[in-house]
Amino acid sequence: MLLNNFHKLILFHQIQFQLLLLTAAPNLKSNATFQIICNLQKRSTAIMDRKNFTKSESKNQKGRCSRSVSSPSRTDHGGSLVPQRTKSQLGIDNCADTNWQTFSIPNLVANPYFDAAGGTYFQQPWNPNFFLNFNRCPIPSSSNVNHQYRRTHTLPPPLNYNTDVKGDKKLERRWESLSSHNKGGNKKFVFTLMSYNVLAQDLVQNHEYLYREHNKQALQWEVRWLNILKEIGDANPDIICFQEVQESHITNYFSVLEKKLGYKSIFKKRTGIRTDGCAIFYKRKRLQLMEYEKVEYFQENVPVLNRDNVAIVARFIPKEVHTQAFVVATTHLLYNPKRQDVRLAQVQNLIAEIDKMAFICSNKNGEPSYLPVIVTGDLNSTPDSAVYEFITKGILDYQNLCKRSLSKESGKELTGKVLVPESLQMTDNCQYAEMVKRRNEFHNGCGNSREDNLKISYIQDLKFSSGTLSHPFSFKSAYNHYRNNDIEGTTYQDRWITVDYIFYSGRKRGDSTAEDKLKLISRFQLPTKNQLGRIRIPNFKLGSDHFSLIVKFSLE
Ligand code: KL2
Repeated sequence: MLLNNFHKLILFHQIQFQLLLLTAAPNLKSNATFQIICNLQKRSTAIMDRKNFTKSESKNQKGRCSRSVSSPSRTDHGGSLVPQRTKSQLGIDNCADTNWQTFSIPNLVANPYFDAAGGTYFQQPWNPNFFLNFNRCPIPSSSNVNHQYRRTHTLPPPLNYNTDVKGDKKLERRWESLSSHNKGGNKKFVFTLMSYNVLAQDLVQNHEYLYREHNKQALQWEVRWLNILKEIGDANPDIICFQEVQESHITNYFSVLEKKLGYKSIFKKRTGIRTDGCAIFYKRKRLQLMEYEKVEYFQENVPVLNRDNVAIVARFIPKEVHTQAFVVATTHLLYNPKRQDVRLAQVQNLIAEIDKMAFICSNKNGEPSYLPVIVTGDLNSTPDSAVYEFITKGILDYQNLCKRSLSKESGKELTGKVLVPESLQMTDNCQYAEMVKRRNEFHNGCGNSREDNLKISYIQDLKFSSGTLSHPFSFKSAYNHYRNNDIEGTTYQDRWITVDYIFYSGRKRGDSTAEDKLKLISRFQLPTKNQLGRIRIPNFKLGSDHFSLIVKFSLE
């Protein structure tokens, strides 16, 4: 049932998204006339709006195509905004095949994938609201007019990479429902969250050898962006956590999400010479941003933290339901496979920031309570890594693990007690010393009154360089990483591996009384290694070298 509702929801949003595409095109009111004129002899084309077209028509240019198709108004089709026009209405019933593939339209990009679906779709790369479909037979045979146009309202087929392309059937991603949420509860805030490393184009260019097996066209940013956008439109998430958003792509690409799809955003570029960073987009209708922190892990004189990676930590409150606030964090940790120690120190820093953002109060023993927390991102660490163990278990004894790799190999130099220097004042419990001290001092306890709180006399100790790292949260992964005796893959690095995660906080370990505030309702399944086989991404259906993670939560 739930799944059905999901499909309905997705379908609904898909339609909504498509309506958007139809109605929101700039320079193109929904009932405007719009023409594409393609001169096959001259191999030149022009795109014209009504004004321009009238001009050229009035000049009565011989040999120019002069049919216009005016978009029907909203009511033309029983309220449907997806008008269907017959071929004869479009004046293209007697058409002969032509070689339209060879022409180029300025500022439009042919998406070759769509060609397989029966027509060539052209799209303004920066503008998701603009799709054009040329079927390759628009010349009336009786006419010596050597060019034709057609604006169709038929949108490209959904970019489901599970259809159309042979062998991809098994790659189908399904929504897997996990816990039923009682719908009666209007106290609950149900929302969709996506985490997506979208592969910055600068990195494609800097690491060309990584993509030598890939189709060159599919690696073009314009093609990738359209597929990414389609994926976002289909999932219609309330929160999107991006990694590898290229700063130079914000104005012409990512801003479309704000202008047309109702998002607001926070962007944090990586430090140094890097050109990409993390971003959190959220639906402004559903969520109020209360506070955020742009986190730079970089510390010049600390070898374990002198890298350019960043994070965003943000606190939101739902607008339509009165639940408590919650915290969303996203990060992209260092890639260097040999430096697991750097990633662990980055996680320590990230959790210290989350502690700051999510803290509510402390109980009599000095144990802190927190708002619900979701941590997402590309950790460049696999589920068998020390970093993963630390996040999910809440504790890691690193001192006897090998330096740098944080693995258990014999005969290698060990890490020892110091991960980050005490001078950074980040405790071994992933808290800023300053925060702990302040909480001790001001008695912001969970008691009901100030008097109650003043009676509390806890002092949380500050530990540094003890050889063991712990953190005060209880994080679970939204994905299992294993399915059907097979490993899920989020990206390909010599093999399919998982490096992208969504973690969410639950009740404290050992606390059986408290209810989880955040419930995982469903997830969009990741493909497994066997399903993926020799498939490589990005391709004409998937815009990135990572899969997106998409889950649904209910917040009480
Ligand atoms: O794992 V990634 O890809 O999210 O898909 O994160 C990093 C790598 C990203 C940012 O640093 O760039 C990729 N070999 C392969 N990939 C690399 C390399 C490398 N040497 N350096 C960076 N990246």
